[in-house]
Amino acid sequence: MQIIGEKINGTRKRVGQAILDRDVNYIQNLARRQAEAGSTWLDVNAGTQPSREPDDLVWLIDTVQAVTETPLSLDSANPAALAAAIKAVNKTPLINSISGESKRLTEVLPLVAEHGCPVIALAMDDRGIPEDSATRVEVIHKVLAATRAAGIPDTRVYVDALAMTISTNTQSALIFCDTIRTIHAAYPEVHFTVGLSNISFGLPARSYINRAFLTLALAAGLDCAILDPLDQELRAALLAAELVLGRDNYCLKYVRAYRAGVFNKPES
Ligand code: THG
Repeated sequence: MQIIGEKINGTRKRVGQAILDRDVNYIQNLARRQAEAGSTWLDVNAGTQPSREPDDLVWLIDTVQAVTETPLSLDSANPAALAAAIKAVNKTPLINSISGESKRLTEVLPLVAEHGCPVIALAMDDRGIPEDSATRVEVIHKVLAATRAAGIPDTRVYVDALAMTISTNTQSALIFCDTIRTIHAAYPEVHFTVGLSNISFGLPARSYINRAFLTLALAAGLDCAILDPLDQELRAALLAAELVLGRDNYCLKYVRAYRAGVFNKPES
């Protein structure tokens, strides 16, 4: 399982303020803690208006790279910001993201191909995010035809079937899981990721919903997620789900995490 640490996201109020204030300590603290919690990549999203975004994103990258060697996930839909960001990184970044939108296919996909980056492919296009699974599958077929045509191997693509909040569509998690099952059968080599916390937006006690959804999505084939790596209960749920899905040989990861004190001891 690959983890993309979600916390350095300028659409979160406190992080947005830290970006405006150039608050190095606040950002570096988030970077260090998420790296130590085992993130494969740290997501960096400036979340600011397009004219400021290239500068803000490069500042975030410089700030984060000063304290950790964990590679970055460049989270932007803005081709100018991504082009500036790719020049600023020390290690090959994950590009978050491309989609079936024509602007991203013409302006971002060439950057991905040129720099040999892994890339997240969203199940949306110029018409928006499809409501139903069949249309999302159609969009992903089109995006994967484009990545293959650009010479990007399927193993470098992380399909994101897009988890929308359950609060506006109670079928949202099921649509997500159906989509990745169908894509997985047609493209056995692609990876699957998700913005996990989206699923619970607008609802109370979000962490329970995030955990239940993560477990179902793992069973459907998820092998990567953008999540809060500092959420210990979520980490425990992830280890337990992988264990019961037969993805933890000799139960090693689970038992090691237990011994390392990752889990709270349940009351007996
Ligand atoms: N797909 C892809 N990239 C994405 C998303 C996606 N990037 C942005 C977003 N969606 C994923 N990142 C976040 C980051 C923070 C939160 C949600 C999604 C968030 N955080 C809460 C907060 O700030 O208070 C705390 C988390 C919680 O309560 O669980 O909401 O879908 N490719």
